[in-house]
Amino acid sequence: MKPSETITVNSTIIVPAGETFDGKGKRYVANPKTLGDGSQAEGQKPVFRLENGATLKNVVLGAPAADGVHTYGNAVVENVVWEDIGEDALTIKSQGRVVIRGGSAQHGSDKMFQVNAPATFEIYHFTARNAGKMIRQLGGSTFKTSIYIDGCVITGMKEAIFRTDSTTSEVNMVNTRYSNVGSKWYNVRNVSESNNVKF
Ligand code: ADA
Ligand code: CA
Ligand code: CA
Repeated sequence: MKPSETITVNSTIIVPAGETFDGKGKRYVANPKTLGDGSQAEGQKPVFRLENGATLKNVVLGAPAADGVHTYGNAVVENVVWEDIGEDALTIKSQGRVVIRGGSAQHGSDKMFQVNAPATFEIYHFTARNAGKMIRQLGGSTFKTSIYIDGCVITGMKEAIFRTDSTTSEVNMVNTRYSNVGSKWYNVRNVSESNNVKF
């Protein structure tokens, strides 16, 4: 998908509760002066903020992508492509069920998806490549998060697909092809897998 247009975002686009933002395939980039330069510096602002029950679809996030997408409560992220991950791609900021369908993300210095609150995080038919880890639960946190990965392609993770410090968090990965993903599971106590192919 080659975006037809690039839009510079000066202040975070808020998708209100229950509403859908359809980017129609356009590319969105952060204004580095107001949102962040997409480096590993903490405290950058997101390009999109999804309130409870919001949907974000058909968006290309270009460089710089600052702190990507933040979700508050339940959210759906459909056909969203991160061309060059910023500090991270998406952060679960408060409890909920977050579903990713389709899309891809690449070129992360460290984390792709950051889980900062207890969540059910479901990722379907997503392509994840070239990052430190695909999913990281906030370092030192002990809440339970449940990850479900279905029909994805995951390549080039330096450290792992999922890393957590919580003994109760769990991952179930199915129907997924993966290669070069480091230790695959980093300190994850509860893992189930079926019908995956390592290549
Ligand atoms: C790091 C940092 C946290 C938080 C997180 C994030 O884990 O230690 O405080 O900023 O990144 O959400 O990006
Ligand atoms: Ca971070
Ligand atoms: Ca971040």
